[in-house]
Amino acid sequence: MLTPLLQDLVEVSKRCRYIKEVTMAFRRNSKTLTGMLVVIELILLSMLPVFSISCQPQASLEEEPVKEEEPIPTYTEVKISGFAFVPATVTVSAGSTVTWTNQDSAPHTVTSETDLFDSGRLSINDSSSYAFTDRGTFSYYCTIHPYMKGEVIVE
Ligand SMILES: [Cu+2]
Repeated sequence: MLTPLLQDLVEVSKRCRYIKEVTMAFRRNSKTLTGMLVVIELILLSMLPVFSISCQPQASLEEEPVKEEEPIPTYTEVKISGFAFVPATVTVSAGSTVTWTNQDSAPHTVTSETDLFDSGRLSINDSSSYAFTDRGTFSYYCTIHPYMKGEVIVE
């Protein structure tokens, strides 16, 4: 059995063929019936909505879902824990703020290798933030424990 959609399409194409035949007959038999051709064109135009409605379910099935890229966060937190920066490397977009919070049992600093920023001494539960405007890789360390290192990649 034909689905309702197919039946619609068959019906439309039957009507199309019939109107085309009538049009050809008019063209063959008389040049004075152009007014009738206009009427037939109007009938054809009036059928377009029927046809487009029939096609809509198919059209929506063909649409592919657009996958969005995961945006780079504009705000990132780094914790200082176990004598380490966690995570040691973060990637942010230009203009992002990074906040470091000392969750350790000892004081630490967040000090740029290139003197761009310096938190000073962060006691337990203290925080320090810096907004990265330029792109690049920015390394930092703790002046109290220089083996503690981290980096911020700004894209
Ligand atoms: Cu430290």
